[in-house]
Amino acid sequence: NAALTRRVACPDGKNTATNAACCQLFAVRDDLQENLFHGGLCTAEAHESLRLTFHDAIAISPAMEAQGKFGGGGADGSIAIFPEIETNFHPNIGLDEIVELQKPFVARHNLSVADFIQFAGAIGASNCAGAPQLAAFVGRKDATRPAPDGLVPEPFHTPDQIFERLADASQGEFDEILTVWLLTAHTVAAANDVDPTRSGLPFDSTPELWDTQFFVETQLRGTLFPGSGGNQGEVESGIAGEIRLQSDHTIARDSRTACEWQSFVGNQTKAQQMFQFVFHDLSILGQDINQLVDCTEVNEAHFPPGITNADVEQACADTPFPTLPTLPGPATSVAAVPKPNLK
Ligand code: HEB
Ligand code: CA
Repeated sequence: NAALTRRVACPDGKNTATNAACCQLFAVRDDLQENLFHGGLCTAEAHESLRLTFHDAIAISPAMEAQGKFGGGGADGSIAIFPEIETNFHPNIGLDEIVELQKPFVARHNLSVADFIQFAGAIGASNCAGAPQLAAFVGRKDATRPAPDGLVPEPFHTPDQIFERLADASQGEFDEILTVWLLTAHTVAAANDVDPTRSGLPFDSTPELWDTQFFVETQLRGTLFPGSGGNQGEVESGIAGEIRLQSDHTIARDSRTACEWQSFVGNQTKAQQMFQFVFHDLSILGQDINQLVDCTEVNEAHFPPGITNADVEQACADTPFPTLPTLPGPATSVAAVPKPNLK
């Protein structure tokens, strides 16, 4: 139906969109992929951009507002607008780095800071093989004041504290089950600041893949610390080199969430669909969805640099091959897989 699929031509002369407000995102996406995410990789910058979405969005508290106090604005960009305040909050440790790295991108594009943070996280996550297509909205209002301290969960908080905080922030939507769904993000994650003696300690054996290994490996009996022991918020993990947060450990074993946690094991579709659902709602906390434009289509599958639709040998007779964008940057060559090491 032509009326339903009508698209506008974007001023860049290359892209089309269902809403003209989405056109600006193509250039932001390409800039991020080329200049922040190393040509579309699921590296630390991608992980940290995803973590930043949570730390901006979750800082909102209707419970504080009910007591007559300012409770923060949710996904309002406050963490990057007032970085000297919010990145000094204890749970935000380490996020000063990604805020600083994103700064020049925010400066050279025309998005609100709030939109930029959520968009960068969604694009970053898309580089992790197996990730779902995460929501991208434009039109958020930027913060005019910083969020108060104390609203971002810590790895040493109890399940009760975490469940209560997430339920407050989302007006009851993020219950204990949806909290498990949100924690799927820890499949592409590492810790730089939990163990002061080590950085880049992954939460599962595949930090570059959006898979279900996080749910498998957090359920293993803890036997070791990957670095120094005795750090606040850390418990023993089951695999050398891997770190386990106390909060992931306890939520994996809490009677309210243990079965939900286990249900993700080997269920890739669930790890995609449930996170896709909760990220959509997380990314607009504190904003009025009726004022936003859904540009999720900009976060789409892509060709590697140098490849276009003209290179496709299209064979399906029923439908055309999807028109995909090409990642910016020089054409890459794929590295060989090393031969087995025969002893
Ligand atoms: Fe997260 C990381 C905690 C939730 C995403 N975490 C992380 C860490 C910690 C945490 C401690 C580490 C940091 C450092 O560096 O050291 N989380 C947490 C808690 C919670 C959470 C407590 C509640 C339960 N997350 C979350 C969510 C999300 C996330 C919801 C989504 C978005 N994280 C994340 C990521 C990461 C993290 C992505 C990684 C980063 C990197 O790698 O760097
Ligand atoms: Ca993983």
